[in-house]
Amino acid sequence: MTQIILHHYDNSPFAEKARLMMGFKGLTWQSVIQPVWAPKPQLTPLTGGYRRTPVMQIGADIYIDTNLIAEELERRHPSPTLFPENGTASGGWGGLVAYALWAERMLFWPAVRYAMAWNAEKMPQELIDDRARMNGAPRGDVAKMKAAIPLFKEQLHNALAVLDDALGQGSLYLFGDEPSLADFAAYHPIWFLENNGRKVGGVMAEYLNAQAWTGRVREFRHGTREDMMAEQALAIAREASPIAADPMGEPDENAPAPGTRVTVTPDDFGRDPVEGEVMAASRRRISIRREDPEVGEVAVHFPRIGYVVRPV
Ligand SMILES: N[C@@H](CCC(=O)N[C@@H](CS)C(=O)NCC(=O)O)C(=O)O
Repeated sequence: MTQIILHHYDNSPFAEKARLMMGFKGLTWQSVIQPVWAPKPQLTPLTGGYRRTPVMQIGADIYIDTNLIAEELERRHPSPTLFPENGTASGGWGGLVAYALWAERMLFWPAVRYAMAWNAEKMPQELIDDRARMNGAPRGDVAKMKAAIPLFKEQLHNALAVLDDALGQGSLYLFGDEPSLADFAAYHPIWFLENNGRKVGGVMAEYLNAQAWTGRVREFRHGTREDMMAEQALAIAREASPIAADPMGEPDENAPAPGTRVTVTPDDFGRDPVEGEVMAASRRRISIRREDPEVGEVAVHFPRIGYVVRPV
């Protein structure tokens, strides 16, 4: 089974990044809608506990994190490329991943906090509390979120100024006239602002380079999206076997050896550890094997950047 299954929900910015990358590559994919907040009983049997959005499934292989999803899409569907190397100043894979991490930590958080604070009174309390817990707070506080709007706005403008400057250098995209991973990573926080109300999206008014670029990236759309029930995705995992792990990149002599039991945990938020046995590890990714009562043997693949590996 090689069909691409994306576990996601519509208003997720990181999922929008994955959907657009699939649109850019002209792919057909299966859409499984997962809950917006935990618990996610039809996702965690696949991941072993990881609950963030999106997750990509291909048979019994589970790909965590949009930067790894980008690499795996590239490996299976190389053209058009998300990692252009010729004729651009991208610095290759390293340059693009570094830019993506800037966008997804320094631009994403002010954008999301600003939009959520504006809309806090319209959001279900379960969602506010769930997101607060993911960041280590016992529960969400709408009044505190509202009071912090000026701070979030200031941080957001500072980050938008960086993006707008990078986009004002005469190329169509961040690293030249072809799009790359960096564009999809920087676009989805803007998409979230625009998708969550006129007041919130209005913050973009003065960033003309970013506005023009936003229009270009949006046009890649989502490819061909077909709906699938979560039960069917679980059955596909149960019937398939993981592919032999291709570690991609140089082997990592510092990583636990194949066969070692480890946990892999996000280093920023939503720190739910996933336990399994190392199949392969490079400096780019680590693949672990796990047995699950519902889906049998699955391989869960994580990027190395942004995730902590600990022997059990
Ligand atoms: N680094 C991760 C971040 C994913 C992420 O933070 N997703 C947000 C939604 S856009 C999330 O998981 N929120 C909580 C949830 O969906 O349960 C990636 O690139 O996939």
